[in-house]
Amino acid sequence: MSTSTREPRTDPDEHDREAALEADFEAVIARHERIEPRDWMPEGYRRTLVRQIAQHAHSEIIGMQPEGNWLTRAPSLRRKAVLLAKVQDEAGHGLYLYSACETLGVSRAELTDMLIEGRQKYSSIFNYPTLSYADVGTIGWLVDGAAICNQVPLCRTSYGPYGRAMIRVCKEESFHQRQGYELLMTMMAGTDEQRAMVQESVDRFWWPALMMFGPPDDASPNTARSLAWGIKRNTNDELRQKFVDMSVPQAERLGVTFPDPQLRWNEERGAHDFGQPDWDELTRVISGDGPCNAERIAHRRRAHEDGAWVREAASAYAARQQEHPHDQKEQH
Ligand code: BYC
Repeated sequence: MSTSTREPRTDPDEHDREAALEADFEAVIARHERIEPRDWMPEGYRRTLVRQIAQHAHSEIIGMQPEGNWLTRAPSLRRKAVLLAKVQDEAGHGLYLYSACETLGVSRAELTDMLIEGRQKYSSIFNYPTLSYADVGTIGWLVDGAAICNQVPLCRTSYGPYGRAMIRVCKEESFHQRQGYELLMTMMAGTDEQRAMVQESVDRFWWPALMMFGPPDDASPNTARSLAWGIKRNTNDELRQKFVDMSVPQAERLGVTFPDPQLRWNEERGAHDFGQPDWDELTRVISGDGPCNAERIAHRRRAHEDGAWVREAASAYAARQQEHPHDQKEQH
């Protein structure tokens, strides 16, 4: 836990000390340097990081489900191996992020409880179903593409453990995006039926992918504070725009269209104009009422309960090692 408390203070020296700590913290942020776990930090900064990093970690773990759905039905051994590797990477991302969050004084067990009890969120995108094999490609291309847009700037976030986790995550996400795009390219070079399957999948995922960046800036309660603290480096709308500009030429190359009649290049702005997603839908999905929310959480809860014996065995083993540290040697 942070050293900060909001108790009323009587000791003026302590007040001065805290003001000095806060000034040091602000100076580090202003110099775009990193805050590290043992540094003093305001309680609001710590809470915001726990919220964002935990939500990010949960997204990686829940994000294994929609694609995991196709593991047993991949059309070839090669496709299966690639998908398996990708899904395993997501588990790894979740673990780096839970570890980063633990440096802020919350345990992974507590975070997992908060997820399965609905007290913390995960990305809206994973509450949509994967209805065809093309969805595996579309998730790689658009969902991982959106994740890269969002996460590359987070490599420069002000909290050290989060930024360092992001560097590795981004490298792996680039591979994920490539595998998705390559899969779709292959399908687009196939039959009319396969091409139609890709277009149908892109039509379903385009708007939910735009929602991944969060509400518009004027409806985003956290952005201003998070920017001032250097936790976020860009606003939600800035990143959404970057994603649209990046995706349009990729769609043209692939031979698909996006389901947005307002999408067009704006010469003056040097960027694409585009329509707005259905923000009421985002609110519904975030508050638990998306197509797959109940299923995703039920599955996560079941996996957690099924894993209880592993956690118990590991704790019993660790306790025995502490009591009899030579046990392991005797076995050799
Ligand atoms: N979904 O004030 P705002 C992946 C919430 S994993 C759900 O703008 P903020 C991948 C927001 O939390 C991708 N909730 O918030 C994995 C806040 O609620 P609370 C995950 C959302 O934090 C496997 C409220 O709405 N990436 O790529 O400043 C396979 C107001 O929003 C969403 C990350 O988590 C949403 N879409 O900005 C494939 C990136 N949008 O907590 C791929 C890290 C908003 O106040 N996170 N909310 O009750 C971020 O960059 C920021 O947290 C966000 C939101 C841009 C998402």
